[in-house]
Amino acid sequence: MTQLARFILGLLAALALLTWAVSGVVQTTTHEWFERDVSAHAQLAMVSATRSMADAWYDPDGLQKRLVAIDRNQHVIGVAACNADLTTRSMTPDLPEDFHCRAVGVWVRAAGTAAGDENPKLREWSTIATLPTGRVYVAAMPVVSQGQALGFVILAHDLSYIERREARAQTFLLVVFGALAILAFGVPLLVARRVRHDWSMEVRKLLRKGGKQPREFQPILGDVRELIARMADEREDLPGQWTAERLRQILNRNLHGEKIVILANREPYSHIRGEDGRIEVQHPASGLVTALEPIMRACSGVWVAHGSGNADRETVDRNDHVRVPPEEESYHIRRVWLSEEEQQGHYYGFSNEGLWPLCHIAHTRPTFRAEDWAYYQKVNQKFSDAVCEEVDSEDPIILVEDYHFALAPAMIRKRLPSATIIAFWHIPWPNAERMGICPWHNELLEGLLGSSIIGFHTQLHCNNFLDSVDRYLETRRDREQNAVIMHGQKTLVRPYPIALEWPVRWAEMAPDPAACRVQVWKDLGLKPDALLGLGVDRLDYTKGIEERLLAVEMLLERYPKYRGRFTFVQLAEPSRTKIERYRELNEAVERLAKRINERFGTAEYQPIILLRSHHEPPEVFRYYRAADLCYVSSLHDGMNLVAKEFVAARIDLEGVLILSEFTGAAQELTEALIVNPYDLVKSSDAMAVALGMPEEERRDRMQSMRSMIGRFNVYRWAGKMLVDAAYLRNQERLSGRLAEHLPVSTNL
Ligand code: ADQ
Repeated sequence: MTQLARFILGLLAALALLTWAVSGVVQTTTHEWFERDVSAHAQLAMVSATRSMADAWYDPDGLQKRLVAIDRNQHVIGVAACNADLTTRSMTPDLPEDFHCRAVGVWVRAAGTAAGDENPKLREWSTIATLPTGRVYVAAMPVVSQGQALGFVILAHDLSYIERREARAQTFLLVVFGALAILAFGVPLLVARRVRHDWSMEVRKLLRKGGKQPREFQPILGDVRELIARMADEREDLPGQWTAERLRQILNRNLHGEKIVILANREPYSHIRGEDGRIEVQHPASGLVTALEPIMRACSGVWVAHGSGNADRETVDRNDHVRVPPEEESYHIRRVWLSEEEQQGHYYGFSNEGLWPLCHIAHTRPTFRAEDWAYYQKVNQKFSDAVCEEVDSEDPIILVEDYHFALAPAMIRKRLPSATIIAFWHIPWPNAERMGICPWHNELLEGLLGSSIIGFHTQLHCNNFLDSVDRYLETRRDREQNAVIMHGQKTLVRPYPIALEWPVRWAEMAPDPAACRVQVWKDLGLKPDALLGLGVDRLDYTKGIEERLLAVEMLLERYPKYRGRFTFVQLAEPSRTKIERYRELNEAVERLAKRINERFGTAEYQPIILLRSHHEPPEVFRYYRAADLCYVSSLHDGMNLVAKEFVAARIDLEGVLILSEFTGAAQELTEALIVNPYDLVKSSDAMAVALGMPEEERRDRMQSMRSMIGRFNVYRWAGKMLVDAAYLRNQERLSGRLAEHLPVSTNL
């Protein structure tokens, strides 16, 4: 029972008790009033009756008429005139037998005796008697003529009407009291509920949307977030800080695994022969690599990937292995070689002209070609075979990463039925209707359902996936566990928002923010009082780079004070340049930057600086540390790790993050200024807010986001998946053992 329900029940009980007590007091009081009223009334009636009866005492007809006249009163039950010897002189027919002359006379005489008369006389007497018909007031009074008692008169009054009146009065009282109580307690309660509702809606809105948060809500939001984090921790089997060491322990203890095998298209390190002929190691610009590389360093094992560097073949051993990271050598990469056609069909064609635009709402039409699909299947098989060659047990732990390998889980499962396969989809999953656009949606779903677990960044993407399965495949759903069962094989579908290692090694290695600022100011030729905005992306149409530059233009247009002072530097790594749409984007961004620079630039000032080349992480982190604001304006993004990296870099608690509401990160980094990147006016306002934000507010926001990404780091992300996998594995082992002992298959 909720606290509110308990409070209302308590209140109602107190009200009922109060009403009961008050109605008791009121009933007793009104009862006394009524009875006193009736007896006074009866006394009066008696006095006048005895007087008139004395005159007619010896006239039987006259006496009877007077009795009948008295009896006409609606509350009088009966009247009798009695002789002194207690015989009846005259009587109305309805007078109850208990009150006839002889019965009452005894009491009338007794009253005289009790009064201490020497010669007991007839005396006034009255009582209230209870008959089966109700209560009755009976009074008797002597009839005296010229000082001599002729006899006495009996008058019986009905009192049951008093009880009826009392009952009505009580009902009325209860209704009035109830209405007053509802008004007295209900109205303040409703007002309080309304106020609480409005307040919590406001807090929720702020938690969800971010935006410019009123100062008075800041401490509350911090507390709420702290509470959410604590609750999330309490739900875990192993609350507390996650580290590389702890992840290793989970792997060894829960899964008895020494190493893991990762399958991803992109390799974490590629070897590039530069123009000077020397081979260099490069870190590719990829969110997947950023997140997973620390996991691999923590757990060791094999990373199976496409060997894409122009010197990759020269650096592998005869098993196509190369040990990495360069000086650490804690795991190795298994490079898989692809022909031009295979790359074209699998990577550029089906993956990036088909699935990528299908899964992102960014208004680029997906293209599905049958020949690309054939390569997609072939390459998935090729990589799956490579994975199976790398495992060293029958039940290895295999992580299959992203949309390039939707078919691999089922292919691997075929060869390794006991493997624990965890597939993670790094981009959004579209709704079921949209998924139907892909001519091979069934095959993709069936391929993924070869996994033990399928992870997405958000619950929405999980829901979309489950809806697609429901719509297109014959499977069973375990709603309790959020799982799909196909051909007796269970697959958990869960949200695991991806994160960064903590601490981030590039942030640890970077110079302090002041030194970074000096270096970046020098590199970009900025004036000392310049203000710097930053964007860091692969050149991809989902990242909203055009919208971002247009918002900068809008800022300079609407806030002239920033002209000549505010510069936006965009690190844009060319990506997928063999695809026409990406080449178009590259040109469009260049044209746009040129136009804005022509409009607002001068000989010494360029509002937009476009750096289109690969930047190694130390350089990217230098920019993060130098910038006054970082704007992540994705039109649709599974998570977006640039936003988290910017926060991780700001050990000085400086800098403001502006974040698109269409990123998965916006659900976690709620202290960022959250914007709709299509709304250029509001986005430019957000930049102005960021540039003018008081230091205290900047620090508060940054501090809160840093504590979030420190706690919800990538070790926790992987650890949670491994714990879930271990649970599933135990469950399967148990049901396997049960099946051995039971004649009928339990078919989990
Ligand atoms: P990506 O689309 O690659 O990832 P993101 O998560 O933002 O996007 O990660 C990009 C990574 O590349 C970052 O580590 C960043 O530092 C680096 N990077 C970007 N531009 C760069 C540049 N110009 N030079 C050098 N480095 C650059 C996909 C999904 C995301 C999801 C990740 C992880 O699209 O939504 O967050 O996978 O799951």
